[in-house]
Amino acid sequence: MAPSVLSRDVIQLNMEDRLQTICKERFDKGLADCSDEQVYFALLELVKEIASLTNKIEGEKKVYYISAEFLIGKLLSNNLINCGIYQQTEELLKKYGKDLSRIEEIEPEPSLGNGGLGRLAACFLDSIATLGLSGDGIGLNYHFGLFKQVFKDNLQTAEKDAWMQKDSWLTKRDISFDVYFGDRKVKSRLYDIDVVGYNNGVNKLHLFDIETVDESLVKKGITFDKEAIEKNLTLFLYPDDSDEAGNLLRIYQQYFMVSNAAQLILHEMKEHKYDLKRLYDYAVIQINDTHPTMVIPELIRILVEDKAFTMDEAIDVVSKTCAYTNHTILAEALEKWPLAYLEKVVPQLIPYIKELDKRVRAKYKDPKVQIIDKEKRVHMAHIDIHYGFSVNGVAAIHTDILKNTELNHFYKIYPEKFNNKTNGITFRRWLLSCNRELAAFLSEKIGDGYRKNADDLEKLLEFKDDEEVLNKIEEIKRHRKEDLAAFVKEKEGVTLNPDSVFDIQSKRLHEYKRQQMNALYIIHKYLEIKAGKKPPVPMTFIFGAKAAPAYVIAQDIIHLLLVLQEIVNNDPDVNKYMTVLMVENYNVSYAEKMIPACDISEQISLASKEASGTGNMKFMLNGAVTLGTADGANVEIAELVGPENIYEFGKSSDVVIKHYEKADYVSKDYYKKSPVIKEAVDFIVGKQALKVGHKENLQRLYNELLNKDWFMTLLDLEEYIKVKDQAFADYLDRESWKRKMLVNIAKAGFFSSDRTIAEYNRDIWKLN
Ligand code: 26Q
Repeated sequence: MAPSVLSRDVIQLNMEDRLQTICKERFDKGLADCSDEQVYFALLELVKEIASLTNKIEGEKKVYYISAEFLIGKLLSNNLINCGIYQQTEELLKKYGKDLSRIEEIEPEPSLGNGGLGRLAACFLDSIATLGLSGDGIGLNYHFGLFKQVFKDNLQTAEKDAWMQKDSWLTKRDISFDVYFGDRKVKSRLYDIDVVGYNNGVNKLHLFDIETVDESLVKKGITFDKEAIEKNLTLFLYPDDSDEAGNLLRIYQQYFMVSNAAQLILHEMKEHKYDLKRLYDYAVIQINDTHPTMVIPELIRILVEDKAFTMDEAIDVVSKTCAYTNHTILAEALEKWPLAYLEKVVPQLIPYIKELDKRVRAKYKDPKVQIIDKEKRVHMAHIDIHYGFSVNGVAAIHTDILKNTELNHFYKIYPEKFNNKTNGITFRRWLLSCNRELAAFLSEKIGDGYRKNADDLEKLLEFKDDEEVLNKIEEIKRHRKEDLAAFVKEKEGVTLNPDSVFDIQSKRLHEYKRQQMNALYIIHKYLEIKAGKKPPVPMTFIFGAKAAPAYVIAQDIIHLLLVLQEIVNNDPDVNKYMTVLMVENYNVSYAEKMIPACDISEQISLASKEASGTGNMKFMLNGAVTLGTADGANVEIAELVGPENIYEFGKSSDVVIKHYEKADYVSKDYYKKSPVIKEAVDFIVGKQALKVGHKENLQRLYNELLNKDWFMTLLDLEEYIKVKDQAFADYLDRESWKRKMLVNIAKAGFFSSDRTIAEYNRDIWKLN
């Protein structure tokens, strides 16, 4: 039977036949004789077929989530789960001697994002479809996603990461638009990925590309010729080097994305014969950070030039359609493009940007709220705030800081626009898929309801004192630690001891996230053990982090971590008590293995700097206990679990913000005052470190910590050591630790992205 005449139900009922047919047609053999790789491609085809037969979510109004990043990760297992056929597939394959988890490994990971913001976009798409809301993602089809991290000589090097294959989740569409850069024209091509909701219909992730990309432009590592946009426009995802602003190609990419987005949205409005004067009744555009901001002047331009709107009408309609999410308060990360760059790339937008700026100036004299500053730089966030109807932060404390400090001058003008939407994560990937044993156990104890209604997890609290349940949770954690140890052994050649405490910090490498503070703790412990002070329990310190290639100090911190790994793991006096591991090429797939295996979740950013964090939620959901500062969503985690189930330390955001205002933090004072701090910092440039490490990197990091330390590592170091020591000691009180694990899991329901998306819809999108 041809697939087109099969319904989804028929295929699901006859999966075995359908899979056999696909194997026969594609590989001319039966399922049993196919290699794992062939089975992967057969499953890919089958799932795409099922998705294509699943009902498309429709609604009069639709959200368009525009984002430069969608860090979707591998899709096979998640799609099987969301289609409700994971178990069936697993059993079917088993019958033919195939192992689904091995087959999952074959899929290449599309790393189309840097970290939090991109992964959030992917979780949101899952939840939008799961809630049955009509909403599509719009972004770019980068040929090489985030670089592949390779360690050489204890240093990070970057290589291109080719993820596209002839057969993939992408479906080529016959939609193509002309995009003009001044009078230069490129033609776009749309590729779609189906986003299947959990037991629900499908939405789309629309990724735009050009057909003239030349992958052979890439030379050594990730360097390439930046000139020929016809050849390189969608070649690479930019690494998050937020302080290295001002690359022309990034502006080309952004405009290419939003020009296509605007054309696609207007095309869909036309298909439905909707009245563009009421665009906001049919479409809402969520602008994911400032990267898609140019969609505002672009839409205004099209409405004025092609649709006969007056300027007033166009501005009014677009302002009622667009909403902006802020993901950072780091001033250096807020995009400010030189007007001269925009004039070169998108001259057609300049009159509109100037008009928007003129209108602001006519109303407000405060230079802080103007769009074009006196240095002729265009503040992208300011366009979003003035000409969008909603501005949201991503955790309670973050939104408060935006309102009271960073964006206070805007908050005073538009208090009604500001709102908070605390981030969330999809439980389908971060529990059901990555920790199947835990998910099954939860179902056994509290029923399946939590899978759709995450707050049901609280039912687990009934078992707070149930020894059997507590032991089972401990046993499952143990299994995940064994799994990770086996994987790491094979991949990195490092032996991990599952009897030790797994302390994990995995996230992008950035000074504000303070991996360097964790490194100083490790040095401190190392020196203690050398001096004869044994820790109460063996410890394993695991890191996963990529550093933007242009971010020098971040590279130096990775170097220090690799140097410590070499010193500690090879020292027979110490390696019985502690192990250090920096995993190579941390990505979504690695996270899915590390997070379920974690005992202590490191969330140690300088208070006020981490907008939310979402890793913190993933660790919590899998039964890790947080060691963290009062920053981002840690604050909400602490409120939910209570002080006995979290380890909090560090100066508050108020104190930190005052230090910045007064410019009175002097790291050297802390170094001089504390022998413990001094000893740890000095180790970085001591004989032992220099023997395995490079003087240039280590000395630079040492100088930075001593003379600058912009993110105040030494401010919190002593308290960090004290509280972390306490956590390790408490780990030995197994009864109370197991209870902490249980409470963390039980209270994680709030962090389901289903809750976040329901709030976006209730307050911002108002889809019907
Ligand atoms: C900017 C200019 C040039 C090149 C790259 C960039 C760039 C790219 C990516 C700047 C920033 C990003 C990504 C930011 C990000 O991931 N922010 C994180 O967003 C998460 C989701 O809201 C939060 O949980 C994290 O706290 C926040 O750091």
